Amino acid sequence: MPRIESIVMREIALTLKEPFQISSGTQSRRRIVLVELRDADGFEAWGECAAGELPSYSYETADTAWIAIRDWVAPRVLGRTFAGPQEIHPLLEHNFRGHNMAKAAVEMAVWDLAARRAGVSLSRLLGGTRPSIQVGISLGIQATPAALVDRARQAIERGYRKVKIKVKPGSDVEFVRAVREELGPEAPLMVDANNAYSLADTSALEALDDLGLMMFEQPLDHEDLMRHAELQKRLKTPLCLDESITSLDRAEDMIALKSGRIINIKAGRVGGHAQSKAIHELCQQNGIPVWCGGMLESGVGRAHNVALASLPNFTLPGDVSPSERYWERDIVLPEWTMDREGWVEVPVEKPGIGVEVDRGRVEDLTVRREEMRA
Ligand code: OSB
Ligand code: MG
Repeated sequence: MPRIESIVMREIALTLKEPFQISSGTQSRRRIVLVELRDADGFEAWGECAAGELPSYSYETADTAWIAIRDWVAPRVLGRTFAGPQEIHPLLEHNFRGHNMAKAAVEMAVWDLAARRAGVSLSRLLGGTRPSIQVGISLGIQATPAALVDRARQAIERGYRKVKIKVKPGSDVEFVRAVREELGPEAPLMVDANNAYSLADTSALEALDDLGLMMFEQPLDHEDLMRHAELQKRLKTPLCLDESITSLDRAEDMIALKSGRIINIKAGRVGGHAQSKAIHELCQQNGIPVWCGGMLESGVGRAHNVALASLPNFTLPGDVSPSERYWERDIVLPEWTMDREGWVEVPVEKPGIGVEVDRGRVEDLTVRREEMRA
């Protein structure tokens, strides 16, 4: 690949169609950092940073990512040539701790760049094999069980192939049980606690375990593996780890310690596509299914998620809902759509991420912009 000549960073503000509540708080808008690369031949490519506004899901935020990309990530990448995108991750790990979401935004853009240069889809470059991916919805915490039942029923009717229900102590058993009773034993339900429980919450954890859930995502602490292993011994429901899996090593630890039986892969959380691929392969070798998580991405981050989710061991529906679930209007053309059976098409015939960034719309939404040059 020729030299990467410039990186333009933009922060855009996007308002969610409706507020999204999880155990750590509610958000009604996203501050999204977008990254645009340009190489010496004039090829352009895009990445999106998964970091949120507050350090609640991860310590990273849109503001820390801005600094990390500008001061530490971009200087390592600009003006250099690479044999391929696989070289970016090790380069960014050398004596540079953490900041996976900041690193991933640039690393993933380099994958898009490589795919565009090769004239192939990002899916194909990553090793994707699926022409379409199956999709679930992540439902935020609702005010009442009845409101949650309504949302879950609508989601199933719309075609979603998995309904993930956010839970926290006090908004859990009664809520999920109501959905199970109304939608029946076959409804593909799961829960995600975003670390809201401890091993002492025995009665809630055991009651949830009896609701026939596909999996229970990240009940315990964001850095924990030991207590998850203890909990997995007590529960029949498979645990799925999200926050705890920040690298290939952590995925290996999870498997060795039996801390969970499923992994939600978010490229931002693990530092990009190369680590996602490595975790995907490790899991495949160990009989661990994976699925693609989401961070309420715009159409750019979603494009990266769709490509990643087309890899063969992404056997469970991902949190990769269509644009209309999140935004009045997305920032890509065409917007991401889902059919009535809950499938999103992978743009396998188009180079790179496979959607056009709507530059006018991005311009209108931009709150700050900075360009770094080689
Ligand atoms: O835990 O998966 C999560 C959103 C923000 C922070 C954490 C999570 C989520 C989601 C959203 O569940 C899934 C989506 O993008 O649709
Ligand atoms: Mg989660």
